[in-house]
Amino acid sequence: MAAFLGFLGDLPGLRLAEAGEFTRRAFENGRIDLTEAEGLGDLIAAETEAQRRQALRLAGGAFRERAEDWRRRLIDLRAHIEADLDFSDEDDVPDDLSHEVGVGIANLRKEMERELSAGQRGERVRDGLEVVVLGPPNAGKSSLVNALAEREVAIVTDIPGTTRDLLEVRLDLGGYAVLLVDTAGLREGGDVIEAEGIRRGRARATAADLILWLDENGNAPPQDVLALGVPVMRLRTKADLAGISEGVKAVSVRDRTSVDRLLDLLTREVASRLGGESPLVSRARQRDCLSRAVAALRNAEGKALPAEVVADNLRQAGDALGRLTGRIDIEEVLGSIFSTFCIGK
Ligand SMILES: Nc1nc2c(ncn2[C@@H]2O[C@H](COP(=O)(O)OP(=O)(O)O)[C@@H](O)[C@H]2O)c(=O)[nH]1
Ligand SMILES: [Mg+2]
Repeated sequence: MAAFLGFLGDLPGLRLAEAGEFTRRAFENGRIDLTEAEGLGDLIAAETEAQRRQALRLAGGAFRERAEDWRRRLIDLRAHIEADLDFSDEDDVPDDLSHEVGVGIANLRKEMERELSAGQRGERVRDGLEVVVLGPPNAGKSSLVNALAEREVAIVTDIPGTTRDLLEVRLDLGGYAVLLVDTAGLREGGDVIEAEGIRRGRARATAADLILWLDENGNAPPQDVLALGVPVMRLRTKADLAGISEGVKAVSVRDRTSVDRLLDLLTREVASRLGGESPLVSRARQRDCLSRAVAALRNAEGKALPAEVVADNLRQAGDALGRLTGRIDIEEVLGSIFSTFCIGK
């Protein structure tokens, strides 16, 4: 293959396409916008059904259409305001125009805010919901991570402090991507390497979507873990060794049924958080552009603002949408988007 490509590359007028070059051309020729290009990139990278559905919606132009509708309405509103400015000393522009404009701005802002909050779900679908496994040393964290992943991700021994690095494994739970993170057991003492592992585990848990707290006695997590404000699912491990579970869910890696039950439970939990229609916003870049548009609209909504200020804020909101769809100011983001494509796309 390499020799063949090398041969072709030596022919005059032929060269290897760059990563994402065809999509980039489609974008540069205005056949697709930036959100559609991103959707296509996500589609190529999609690993789960929910990621595929979400990417397809974006690639199909759902976000583009929405953003274009917003932009048209922004332009209309600006036209109203400018008419107001031009004819302010005449009587043929009705007085309630500014009220109408105010309502129009508020409606736009609310629609964008709804997409932004749905987008938290969109980013989770795209990047995977993060589940961090915490608990005392030897609680059986690594064993459970291996059992859930059905492969040997982490080393398991009966020596406390075996796991030091964070270990990540991607799971597909009911079509949703989940990133399961194994951590070093939380305890005092241990050497500097283990202490660093514990620090990283805690830091990772801060940004997690869910903490699985494992303890072989079913004990609750310490206050500092609860204080992270991340939802916690408590599990009593090594259920094959002891009897009753006193209301805390029990699991044993020696009993596959209990692991499957836990997988079902996690799947339901993930589906309830990420289910529903695919959101439009699914990347930090899109969220950032849309947040700027919302901020500009907020600034336009102030009471008794001069019409020029309102018009300028609407222009800024329009620019933010232009950046979202790639109409303006895009050079710096293009490279990063198309470089993630593979050659030939
Ligand atoms: N009997 C029994 N032993 C377990 C179970 N899960 C883990 N272990 C044992 O507990 C010890 C510590 O397990 P490990 O997964 O390394 O715990 P970690 O330190 O929390 O990651 C190992 O000797 C495992 O074989 C279980 O469900 N039942
Ligand atoms: Mg471990």
